[in-house]
Amino acid sequence: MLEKFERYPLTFGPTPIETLDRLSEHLGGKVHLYAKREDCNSGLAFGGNKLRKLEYIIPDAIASGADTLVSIGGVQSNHTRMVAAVAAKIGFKCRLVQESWVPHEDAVYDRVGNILLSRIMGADVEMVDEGFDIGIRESWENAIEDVKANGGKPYPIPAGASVHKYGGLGYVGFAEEVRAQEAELGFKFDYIVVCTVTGSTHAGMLVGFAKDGRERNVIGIDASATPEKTRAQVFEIARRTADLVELERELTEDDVVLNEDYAYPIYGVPSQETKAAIRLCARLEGMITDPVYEGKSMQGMIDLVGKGFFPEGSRVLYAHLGGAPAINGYAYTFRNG
Ligand code: 5PA
Repeated sequence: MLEKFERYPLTFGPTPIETLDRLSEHLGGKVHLYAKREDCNSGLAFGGNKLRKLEYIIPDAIASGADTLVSIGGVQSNHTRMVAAVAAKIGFKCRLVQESWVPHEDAVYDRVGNILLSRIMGADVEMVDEGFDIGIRESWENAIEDVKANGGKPYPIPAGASVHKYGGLGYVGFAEEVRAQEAELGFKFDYIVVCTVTGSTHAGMLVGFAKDGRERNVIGIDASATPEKTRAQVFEIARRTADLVELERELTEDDVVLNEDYAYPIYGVPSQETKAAIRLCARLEGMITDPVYEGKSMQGMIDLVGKGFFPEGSRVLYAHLGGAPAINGYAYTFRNG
């Protein structure tokens, strides 16, 4: 589906799929859980889902003649860390806006994890005291203008690389990769579980899996706690991406399956149940999920198995999208394990 698009390789290649045997067994053994390890996809600053997206964006950045990538996220944004890593790798400067998206207080929250890595990689990091919003922000527009005013040539990358014209392509590639892996494994996954916030990961998967009629098997677990905006953004990106790849079908709003039940209490703050899911997965599988994103989708998957949402015998693929560095900002939360 992506042949006509230029791709700048930033990842190792196809990500491994592994079984989560002990977790499946613990949850009753009737549903078979697997993880696709997008968190292990690259040697660039711990990797993660943004690299698949950026692989289809970077050729455009280079062609534009820009010299500075400009992006935005929360203080512990994984996305901005990935933009900083890619800028270093391709020899660009990097300007990052880090907004106060999360009402979380930990003494070292703004000095460890993702933001620490971005600073080490040489990004120009600007802290802005604005709350969470997945839309286009004035602070980001100001940063773009500021780069220009200082003689630079900015290349704007929106939050999560999502509403960028090519933001959805990377995860169309994920679906194609899963199809190829299914052919080798000799079976197909019945469901794909994905954490959804700015929307292009989910949207890309939706378009990619729509090719073989599985768009509604992609179960988005909202972690934004602003699900209406996230749902609308997923749909918009999916439609635009479907046009780009010339998907021969019309997508409808009902194709966006977004479960709103696990984002509480708010974006970036883990509930007791999210923390329990993080510990369970770590203790049974040695697999680390973070309190902002993957811990919430892990909680969702565990809870949905318990509720019997997945029919007996289902094979469920958990997309592990990365994000572990942020856990350093939650040291106090996990001070007793
Ligand atoms: C993020 C996003 P989407 O934004 O594409 O919906 O992906 C959600 C998601 N898992 C899931 C991890 C580990 C993520 O980092 N992170 C954002 C960030 O700024 O890091 C874009 C919000």
